[in-house]
Amino acid sequence: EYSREALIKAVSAQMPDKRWKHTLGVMASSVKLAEQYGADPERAETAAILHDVAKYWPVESMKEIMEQNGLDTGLLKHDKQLWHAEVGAFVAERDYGIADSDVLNAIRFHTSGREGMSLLERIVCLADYIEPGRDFPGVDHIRKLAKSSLEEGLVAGLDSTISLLLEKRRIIYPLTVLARNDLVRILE
Ligand code: DGI
Ligand code: FE
Ligand code: FE
Ligand code: FE
Repeated sequence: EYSREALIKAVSAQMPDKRWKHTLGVMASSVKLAEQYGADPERAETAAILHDVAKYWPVESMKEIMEQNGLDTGLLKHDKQLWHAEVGAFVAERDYGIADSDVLNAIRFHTSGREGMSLLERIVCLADYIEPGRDFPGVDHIRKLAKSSLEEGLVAGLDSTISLLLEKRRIIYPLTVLARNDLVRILE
């Protein structure tokens, strides 16, 4: 059982300073969104601390973990950039003792989203887009939308990912599209 301080210490040691700085931003944004939209700030912060824990794991280690533990094998034929989310959730449970399934799912789906995202999942996924250190075309528009609607902000975030993937002629992971469509439907 990790205290908040011990968790921060252990996770920050696993990544370069730049990525830890991003994580601190996601923590701050997740807590703020949780307070604004009525989620538990503590659980939002825990998910944020761990969301990119596997980001710098060697591809081979991530592959091995997914194969040996029966994790979503559909992911293996998709972009390696997506793997750290699934592996991160596994590691959060196994190595950091996180038992809260909503926190684990917020880690698991922080990159792609999914259909039927919980409040906590939406918060961490959106915080990952809008944390103060992020700088990409359209980020200020997403930040602005996030002030009045979690769903509007998240649709804009997912749209920016999908647009970029289309531009680069990359394969779009189906959950990314399902998440986006589901949120658009909610907003109709
Ligand atoms: O880990 P971060 O850099 O903080 O951000 P992230 O976990 O949201 O995204 C990691 C990468 O995954 C990012 O470069 C975009 C990419 N990505 C997100 N959705 C998809 C995707 N890549 C593909 N190919 N398909 C997707 O649907
Ligand atoms: Fe990530
Ligand atoms: Fe993201
Ligand atoms: Fe991140």
